[in-house]
Amino acid sequence: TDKHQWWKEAVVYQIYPASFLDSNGDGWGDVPGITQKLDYLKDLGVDVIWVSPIYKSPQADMGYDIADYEDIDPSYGTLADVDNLIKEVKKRDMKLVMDLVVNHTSEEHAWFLESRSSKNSAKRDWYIWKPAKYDADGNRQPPNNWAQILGEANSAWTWDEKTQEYYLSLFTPEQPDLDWENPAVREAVHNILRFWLDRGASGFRMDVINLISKVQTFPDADFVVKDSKYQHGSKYYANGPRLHEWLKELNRNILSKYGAFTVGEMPFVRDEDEIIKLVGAQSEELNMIFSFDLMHVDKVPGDFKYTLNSWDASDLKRIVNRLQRLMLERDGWNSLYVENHDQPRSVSRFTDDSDEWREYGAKLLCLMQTTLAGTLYVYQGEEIGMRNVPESWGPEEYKDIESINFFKKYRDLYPNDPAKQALARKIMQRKARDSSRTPMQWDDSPQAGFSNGKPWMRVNDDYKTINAAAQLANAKPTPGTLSVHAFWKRALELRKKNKEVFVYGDFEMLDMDDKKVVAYRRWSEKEAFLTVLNLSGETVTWAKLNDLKVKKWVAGNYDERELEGRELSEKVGLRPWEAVLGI
Ligand code: TEU
Repeated sequence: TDKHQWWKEAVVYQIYPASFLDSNGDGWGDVPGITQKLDYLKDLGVDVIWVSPIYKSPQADMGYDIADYEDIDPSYGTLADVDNLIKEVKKRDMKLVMDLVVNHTSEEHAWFLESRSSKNSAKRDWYIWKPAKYDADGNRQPPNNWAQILGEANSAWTWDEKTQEYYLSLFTPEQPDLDWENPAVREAVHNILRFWLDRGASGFRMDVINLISKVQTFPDADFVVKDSKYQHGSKYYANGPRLHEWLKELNRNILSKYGAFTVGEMPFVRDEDEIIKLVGAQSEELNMIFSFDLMHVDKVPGDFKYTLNSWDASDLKRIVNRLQRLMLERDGWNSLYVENHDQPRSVSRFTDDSDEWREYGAKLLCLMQTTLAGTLYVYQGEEIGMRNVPESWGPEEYKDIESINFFKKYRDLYPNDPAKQALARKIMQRKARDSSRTPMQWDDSPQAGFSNGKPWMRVNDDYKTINAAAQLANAKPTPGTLSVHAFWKRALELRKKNKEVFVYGDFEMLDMDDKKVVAYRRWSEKEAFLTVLNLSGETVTWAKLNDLKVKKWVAGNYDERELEGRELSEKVGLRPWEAVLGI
């Protein structure tokens, strides 16, 4: 097969629709709002838009709980609005990727309503039902000890009073897991894909698609996290026994026929052979997956997600190097992302988001991502350097069910411990999913130009200084310096112009152990680039240039008029959060 594929070169922009643009003043973003901003996205250099779920949903988990796969939630608009969006996307030579959530449905989906109606229902076996267990004292217990993913203090099983059985609900009780062992379920899923591809969608981001095959004996998970009754069950449901069989089936029957774009979201998978089985050039499963390694760099290993751990540039390099080399050496494909709707803002997480350094940090991360191999994903607001919600926001501003469950867990566990309550707030300010879900900051008018009404979620207080309009109007705020948005736009142009290097070229990480500097080479037969990033707030000297022979420095996140006078051999002096690109 030809290594050149459109989906490898594509720049994908993720839209979180509730917070993108509200066109009708109800405080909730909508499909016409997306359509209005297509020119903005095209101008930035976006080829594909991936829209987080807009289907009919009670919004227990912001649309990742779908009640009807073939209809749009009225809060987002109508199917006709989506048809129009597709038409406008195509007019601009762009593509639309839908978010496919088929590990589970909403508890309000007709399939589940029927399934839970009685033990003899025709759809009982579309979901995973099990009888209770009883402990020595005769108390009812769930079938095993797996924890709920979005509420770690709770069981992954939900008791159904009416039919006196438990159903599996890995994420929340409102999101019952489908039973993929049932061929009728798989066929129903195939029909959903067909429905959207026939309508003009170009492919799918597949939500937790590696969780669909569960070990059928449903064993207890090992006891790892102390102070927790329920434990990580992922060993028994991530990349389970029949995953490859079902992905191949999906590919053979549907995806390959339409040449559909696919990216599988895959938490918990690290095994290299397993990854290549999924995304190797010969795999006939998926184009690429979202790996979570980088997202776990600041979490305590083995523990739940909402923990804080320190890390440095060498940790980041090990992670980046491993995936870059793996894909090159074994002909697989990778995706690049540093934030999404489930993660905090990257500028806050990986750099310094203070007023003094935020722009440098945002551009550094931009330069890193646009010079690595993989399909590039930009999350809404990342292109203007949006940051986490401020520490002053109390728990009541957090809207995500996972955050609500987390605060509750800390209140239940440590009711009279102000230090623990403060820790909970600190952890959420750093890690909560809410920080990436605040309304998009379009301009400095009330509600950041997101809505004329009252937004469903509070707008970040910093919108008067951080917004798209200001950055578009003032592309060069000080001579030689681009706005974050303009920096992104140019970096995407540079990436496309030099795709043989940046998309398809070779990769070498330099100096794995340095704890502050990230430096790597990218090259093709004709050209070579060197990226050097100071991932620290200190002035450092990176003295490893030696025989690399930089001809000239072509981009940087400080005043670019100074690039010309810089040292070309032996050493690179770097100011705080400085990033430079040489050829
Ligand atoms: O996320 C799945 C997932 O495992 C994580 O990203 C998860 O949200 C996070 O780590 C919680 O600790 C996907 C969606 O992206 C997410 O928004 C949904 O909540 C989830 O699936 C359920 O559909």
